[in-house]
Amino acid sequence: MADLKALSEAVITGNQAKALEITKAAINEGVSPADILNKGLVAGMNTIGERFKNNEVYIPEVLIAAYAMKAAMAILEPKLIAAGVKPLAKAVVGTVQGDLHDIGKNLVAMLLKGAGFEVIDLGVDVSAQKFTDKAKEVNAKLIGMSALLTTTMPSMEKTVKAVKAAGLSTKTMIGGAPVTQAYATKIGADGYAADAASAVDLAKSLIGL
Ligand code: B1M
Repeated sequence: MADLKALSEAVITGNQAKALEITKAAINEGVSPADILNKGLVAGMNTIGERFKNNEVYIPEVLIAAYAMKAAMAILEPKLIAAGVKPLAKAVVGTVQGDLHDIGKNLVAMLLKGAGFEVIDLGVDVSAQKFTDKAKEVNAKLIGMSALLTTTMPSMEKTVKAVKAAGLSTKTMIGGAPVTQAYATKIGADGYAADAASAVDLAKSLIGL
């Protein structure tokens, strides 16, 4: 019988080969794709996210865990779709216009995926218009913006305003080294998170989970 606890451990330790092997075995044994996802892969990513938040592990460990999850997801995803398993919600993420820093944004995207969100990553240098158009197109519940430069923070305000002007109910959350809760409040963003793990907690609470 495929061991979902061992699958979650394989994600936590970033053991791609093991994560793939157990996922394949679980699929072949007829374990439900939702259980493989939630009790194995997501459970592992949640643990690594918590450890990251508590400074028990660092960026490299989060990245190798995310790669292990990604490898397993490649074979699990078609089964999830066939089984009609829905993501928690769609989240559009990106680094704001003028800004090319993407390491933190990628971490946030990975942990959101790990937590069960469908993430549409627009990359870097994303304009307010692009965030808004994509959120509208995919009916996203959430827009996540990252900025590392004080000079690009105003792009966040532009995006928040554009989302409101478009009449969307999409929640906006922001983060990045120079960003603060005070800034989020000032520009009318729905939330601010200081790190990638807190971003997952915030994202869930913003969509009412
Ligand atoms: Co740049 N850079 N950089 N840089 N760079 C900084 C940010 C800087 C502080 C360095 C310094 O001067 N000490 C400084 C900004 C100063 C300021 O504005 N206050 C700076 C500068 C000035 C520049 C250039 C202008 C330099 C130049 O060309 N003259 C230029 C700008 C280019 C541009 O963007 N248009 C530039 C370029 C670059 C590189 C391309 C060389 C490279 C980026 C590579 C890449 O990202 N692919 C780079 C890097 C690596 C840095 C530093 C060294 C590291 C940034 C990083 O990745 N940190 C940085 C100095 C530093 O921070 N020590 C610096 C690790 C990452 C995990 O942290 O992104 O903060 P961070 O993400 C955290 C949280 O903030 C949070 O979660 C993450 C972890 O849990 N978070 C979110 C992030 N996004 C979130 C979103 C959320 C929630 C949480 O919700 C949606």
